[in-house]
Amino acid sequence: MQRGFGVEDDAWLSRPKMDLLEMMTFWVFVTLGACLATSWPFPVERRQATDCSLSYFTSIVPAGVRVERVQHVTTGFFVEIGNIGYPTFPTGIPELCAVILNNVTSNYRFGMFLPDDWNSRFLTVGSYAFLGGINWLEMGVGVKYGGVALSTDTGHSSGAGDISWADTTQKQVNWAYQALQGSINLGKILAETYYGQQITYSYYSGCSTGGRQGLKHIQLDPNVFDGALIGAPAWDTKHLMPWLSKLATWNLPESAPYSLNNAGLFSRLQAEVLKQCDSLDGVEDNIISSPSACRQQFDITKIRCDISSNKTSCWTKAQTETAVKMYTDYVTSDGKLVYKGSEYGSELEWATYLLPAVANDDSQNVRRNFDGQYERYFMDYGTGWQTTSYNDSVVRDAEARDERIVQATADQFDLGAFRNRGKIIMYGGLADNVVPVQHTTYYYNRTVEAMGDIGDFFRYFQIPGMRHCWGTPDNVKAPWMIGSAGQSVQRPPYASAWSVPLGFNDARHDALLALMNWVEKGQEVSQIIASEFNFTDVTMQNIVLYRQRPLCVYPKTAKWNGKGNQNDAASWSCC
Ligand SMILES: *[C@@H]1O[C@H](CO)[C@@H](O)[C@H](O)[C@H]1NC(C)=O
Ligand SMILES: *[C@@H]1O[C@H](CO)[C@@H](O)[C@H](O)[C@H]1NC(C)=O
Ligand SMILES: *[C@@H]1O[C@H](CO)[C@@H](O)[C@H](O)[C@H]1NC(C)=O
Ligand SMILES: *[C@@H]1O[C@H](CO)[C@@H](O)[C@H](O)[C@H]1NC(C)=O
Ligand SMILES: *[C@@H]1O[C@H](CO)[C@@H](O)[C@H](O)[C@H]1NC(C)=O
Ligand SMILES: [Ca+2]
Repeated sequence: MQRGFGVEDDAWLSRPKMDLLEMMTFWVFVTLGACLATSWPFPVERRQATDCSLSYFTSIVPAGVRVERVQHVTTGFFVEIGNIGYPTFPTGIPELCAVILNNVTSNYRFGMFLPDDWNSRFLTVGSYAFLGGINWLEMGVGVKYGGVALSTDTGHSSGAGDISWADTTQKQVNWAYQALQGSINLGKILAETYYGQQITYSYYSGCSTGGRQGLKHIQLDPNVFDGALIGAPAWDTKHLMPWLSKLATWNLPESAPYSLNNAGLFSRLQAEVLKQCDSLDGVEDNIISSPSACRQQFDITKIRCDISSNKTSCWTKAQTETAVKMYTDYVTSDGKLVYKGSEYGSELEWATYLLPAVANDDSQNVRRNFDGQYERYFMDYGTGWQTTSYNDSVVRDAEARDERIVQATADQFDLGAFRNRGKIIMYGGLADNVVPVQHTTYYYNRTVEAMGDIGDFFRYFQIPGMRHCWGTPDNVKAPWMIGSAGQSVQRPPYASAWSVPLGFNDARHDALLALMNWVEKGQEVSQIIASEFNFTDVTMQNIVLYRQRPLCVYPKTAKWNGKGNQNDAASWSCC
């Protein structure tokens, strides 16, 4: 199967699984007890760990919270057996105190990494999709920035594509916001008690559901973070999930002439989009940097079987009509926007929601991944509900339920209360169709509409050619890495990675470091240099730099100076 279609590539659905090589690396760490040397980005004021023990933490937690486990980690790695949501664990972590706490009243758990050398920062990392589990891997990345790292299991244990756990209101509300809210509130108190010193700065980094969580908590409590790095936020839950079901209705049954029912179709369409639209942004570089220009000009008939001379994976006329629906905003019959359409250049990711779990198995109308589960569990339609029963009334019902009970959606646009305190860097990949990037842009636009010029505290960066949260198609190879949620562990040294590899772990190339500089030193972030690497061997353990390019504050875009090396960021400027 082509790279990119697996759940492993879709952050909304799943954390990357540890592959064989990572597993080998992992065991090398286990055997050697190795600990990678970490260069701290900022001077560290050494705070000695006081007492990393179960009895100490038990003595400082309030009633209603159980301390499950406390471990002083000196071997560079940490593992929590039985974590099905986040089964990959960090290696190369500094010496730290790992703690697992359980709020037994509301029934959620959270984990903390408290480094022995603490620089007084506090970092909350986000979750993905509807996954249940503590995200230790990204806490391991986070703790390498020198602060405490925290993550919650969001109140349940579950793997990819599974929403069947959401059978009580408490579990739904835990996933929506309560688990993270309670975890951060208590986590901050515990950190300050443990070190006997106040937290100086509180940060957030998350993508996908993690992006939604970041926005949600800023909206719930403007004092929760000083800085938030928000990736591809799945912020509009009550509309995103009905949109998924709508996509299914456009494609069922599998056998219909209009159904987008095999992966070859998506590759063919993506290649044609690249062919027609690459140069529309002024530079032929396999990257579509102006999808809006593509939207104006793209001629989909070129891939039709009755028109194209190339009959490989060609499209029926009816299939091209389905693609047009995909690209178009989903608006109900009474004219209300539900969800922005898919972006030109995102076609390889359409498979995430459109391909069936089992090819051509229409027996239960099974679409991949979430398959009507939001309606069945979050909306209490019952386990027998099928996406073929979907109609626009589900949207109104989802809105009503979310507003009344669950409140997962982060759709407050006036962030005035946060403006006086914190900064936001938000980003989205222009080739993302797991959380279609236009809906991320739409959130930003609505915020501008609500608040006017927001550049003093909120900056949005589009990443041309990037898929959902990380990665880029093989025939695009766009610079995408900026050290944001989930990114660094996609490339060697994988589970022990942090920031941007090959020495680019600085505030010009790492968005979290850039955010810290903005918050702490007032250095405005006007561009972030994204990187793309080549693997140098089949084992995928070594990389070299391929190309770098600045990402610009929306609506500015990167323009080539017309003469320099296009793979060098210095040949580009934001305007
Ligand atoms: C347990 O969680 C609930 C919901 O987040 C919160 O209101 C409560 O304060 C938490 N208890 C403690 C002791 O943190
Ligand atoms: C025909 O389309 C296939 C699938 O997109 C592609 O791999 C192949 O290169 C194309 N052939 C020609 C002659 O353009
Ligand atoms: C629309 O869908 C809902 C949920 O499946 C169902 O209860 C309702 O009867 C449907 N309405 C129409 C007009 O089909
Ligand atoms: C956002 O606003 C810009 C500027 O007004 C506009 O060009 C763009 O189409 C908008 N995009 C979305 C997705 O709303
Ligand atoms: C990286 O890969 C690209 C595309 O395959 C190739 O054109 C380029 O020469 C490679 N660069 C290096 C430094 O290996
Ligand atoms: Ca281009």
